[in-house]
Amino acid sequence: MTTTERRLRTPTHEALGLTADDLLSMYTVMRLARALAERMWLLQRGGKTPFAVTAEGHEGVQVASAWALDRGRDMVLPYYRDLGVVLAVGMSAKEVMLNALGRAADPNSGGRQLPGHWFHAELNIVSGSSPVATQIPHAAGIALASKLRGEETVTAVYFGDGATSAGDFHEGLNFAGVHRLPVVFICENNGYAISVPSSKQAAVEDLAVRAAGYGFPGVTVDGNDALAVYGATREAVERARAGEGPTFIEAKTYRLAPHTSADDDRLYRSPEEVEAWRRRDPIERLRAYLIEWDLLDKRKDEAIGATVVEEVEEAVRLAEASPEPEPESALQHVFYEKG
Ligand SMILES: Cc1ncc(C[n+]2csc(CCOP(=O)(O)OP(=O)(O)O)c2C)c(N)n1
Repeated sequence: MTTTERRLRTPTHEALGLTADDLLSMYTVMRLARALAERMWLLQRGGKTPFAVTAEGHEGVQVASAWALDRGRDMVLPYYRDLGVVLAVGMSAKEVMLNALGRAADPNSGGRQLPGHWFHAELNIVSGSSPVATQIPHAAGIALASKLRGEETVTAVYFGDGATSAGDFHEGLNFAGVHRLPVVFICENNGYAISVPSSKQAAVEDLAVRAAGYGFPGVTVDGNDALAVYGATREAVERARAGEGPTFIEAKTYRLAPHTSADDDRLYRSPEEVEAWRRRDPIERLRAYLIEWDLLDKRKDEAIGATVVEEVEEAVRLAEASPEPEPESALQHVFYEKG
């Protein structure tokens, strides 16, 4: 882009009300999510953690959508893949690693839940159950409570395309539509529910059309375009806060890694398909935008990379040195305890 062309155009982030600092922070969190995910695979393969569920490829939709929330005030119901969401809302790299390594100090569950079952009381991150889609009616219920209390809180709930086949999805959206609840439904459509492709889940091309059946807007966005996701989510959050009811956002994206450490994705998708999506990496896309608008150069980018690696390594060091839960505490919070 020439200097004259640049002068004539308004950068997309400015049109969306985002500053250069906002955008660089978003980019840094996306890179942190990627670096933590890559470290989680090494820890799992090295036998230090039992299981890894990561988010490579989803960072654009996760970080940019969470950025549109009033973080700390709004309620967030992530699903297991939402490493980028919880980091954007304020969870630290250390807390993420305490979770991955199942340590007693893990704020998510003190090492009781599977890794990736996010919870953080101060950050309003609500714990989910392992059965897919159960967080969707929970979100509708939480949004009903804030509406009844007259609070201006918005509830954001995240799930994959596979979750849209579950009854809980339809029940949650219907309830939210009937009661015009302040909730934003965010579907990270990566084309697969483990090995089951979208074409075997739904006979419609865009899942967003389903929102019409519940009486509220549904939008499909390019989930690898962080700015597009931010714009769509901000609009949905404003609608919800203004009492205009729910929105369903379908963000089309792709998972670049296997479903979890227990999956072999070569059995159901080709290396060519993965490679084609790798070329649409949301982090590369945002980096190209930042460079285009002179907000980032090679030196600054390398400095961000070095800071992120240091943060991840420090998180691993601290979490590994942190004590494991006492075996006697395994049943704590499972049964009612007097006093
Ligand atoms: C009710 C239920 N059925 C099956 C499973 C096993 N399971 C765990 S994750 C998953 C796939 C979900 O896919 P999707 O919602 O598209 O999210 P993605 O993992 O692709 O991000 C399945 C079938 C489960 N946890 N709960």
